[in-house]
Amino acid sequence: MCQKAIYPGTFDPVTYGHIDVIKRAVRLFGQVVVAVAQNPSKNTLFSIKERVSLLREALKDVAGVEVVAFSGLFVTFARRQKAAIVIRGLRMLSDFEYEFQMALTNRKLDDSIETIFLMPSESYSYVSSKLLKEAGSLGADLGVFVPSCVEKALKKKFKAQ
Ligand code: COD
Repeated sequence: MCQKAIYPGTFDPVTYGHIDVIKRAVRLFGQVVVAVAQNPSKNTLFSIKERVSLLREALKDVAGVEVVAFSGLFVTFARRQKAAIVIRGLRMLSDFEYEFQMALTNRKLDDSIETIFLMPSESYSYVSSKLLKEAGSLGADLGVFVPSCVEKALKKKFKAQ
């Protein structure tokens, strides 16, 4: 059966780790909605518009992917999108506790939603948006971790600060 999957996240900014997970999800489900959270309480480096636009640019050659912004409760948005499969990435054991809590809370909120965890390639299993922002702010070259559009956007952001 062909199911629509949804991959929610902050994506501040998207990295090759996220993209690796998205490509694996497309291979499994054919159709993936990348849902970018507009969380006013989270202090993001990039605005919601910028995060969506960087994801669209980075994924323009990947068929079967749609990038959309969302606000409010995730399970309500997933239901509206008619997606019953939630994709999340698991890099290391340290991700597990947070991911497990989120998956079980979402399941309790809506029992029809199933979370599936995908592991990225080992080359990306340590890549973290948070650490890249720190390294980028200190002048590191980030081309091996993020697509060129993201690298450029990071450089511009840190130059402006
Ligand atoms: N390789 C593989 N996977 C990765 C990598 C990598 N290098 N880096 C990150 N990931 C995975 C993460 O483990 C995660 O599964 C996913 O990619 C997205 O990561 P982030 O950091 O961009 O996104 P999060 O974890 O901040 O997203 C949290 C949500 C926005 C999904 C959550 O806060 C939410 O659902 N908010 C809406 C309000 C809501 O419903 N709250 C209740 C939730 S129970």
